[in-house]
Amino acid sequence: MGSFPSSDPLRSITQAEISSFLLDGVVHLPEIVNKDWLDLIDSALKLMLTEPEMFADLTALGSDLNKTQDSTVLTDEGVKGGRFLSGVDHWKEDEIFAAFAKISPLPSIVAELMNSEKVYLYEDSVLIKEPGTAERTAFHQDLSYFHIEGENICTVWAPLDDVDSETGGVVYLRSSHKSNKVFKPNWFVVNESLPGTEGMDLPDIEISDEKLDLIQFNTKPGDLVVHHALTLHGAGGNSSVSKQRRAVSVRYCGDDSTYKIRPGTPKKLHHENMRTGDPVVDHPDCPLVWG
Ligand SMILES: O=C(O)CCC(=O)C(=O)O
Repeated sequence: MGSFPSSDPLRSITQAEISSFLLDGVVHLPEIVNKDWLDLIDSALKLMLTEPEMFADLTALGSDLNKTQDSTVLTDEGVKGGRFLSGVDHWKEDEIFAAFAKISPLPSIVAELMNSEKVYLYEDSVLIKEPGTAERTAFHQDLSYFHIEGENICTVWAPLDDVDSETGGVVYLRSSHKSNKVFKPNWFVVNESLPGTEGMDLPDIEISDEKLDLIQFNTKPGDLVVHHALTLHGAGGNSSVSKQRRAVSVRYCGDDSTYKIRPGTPKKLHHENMRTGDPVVDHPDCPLVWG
């Protein structure tokens, strides 16, 4: 690997932040990663976007699944038609994404929050909502998309832009990881379960539901939001005229993780060789990144 910014976080994690992660199932860690890391990811992503086939257009998927709904949003200035683009496993192809997932401050932060001696990289995802994107991120639970189970599984959401409720900040249902319910995965832009999947039907949660204890953070590049894999979360569209909302999610598992092959959930190649109950150990497709 080339030369990269420091693997050390910019500051320590406080006891209150660890408690929030454990109790709420999510924590916002402001100003914890050197912005040089995000600048590197920003440039790698801009290059990747010159090859749009690397990304799924979830706006097109949303229109297909929900033919009755206009999948564009009209902002005050009349801008509409932004796309929700998503890609996965960029760390396998791109040196900068690999470094961010493996040797940036992320693995040590995750180890501390989860109190896990070992941390394995499960995958990364890119989530872009262009200005004027109508597509919401339907409420879901990450675990149901992963072929693993265990206590120590989480997602680190790293924004590349300033993000707030206007541009589609992620909204979390506080303490929903404590219910121990496993829900079916959905199509991500509509609350319709993936066919053939197991689990409970997801409740249809609206981000504006004031009766629920929903939390959303205003974030900047250099901040991280870490959530437990059982925490329910979703996001609105991006109704701004000119502000991008780009983020990278890096997903990790720790000490007690075992494979659990979930019927109907899309598999990665190496999952074909795994059986439910096999412990997660260092593997080229799920490498040990801490411990
Ligand atoms: O960025 C979003 O809209 C959703 C992020 C998310 O669901 C995740 O990273 O698990």
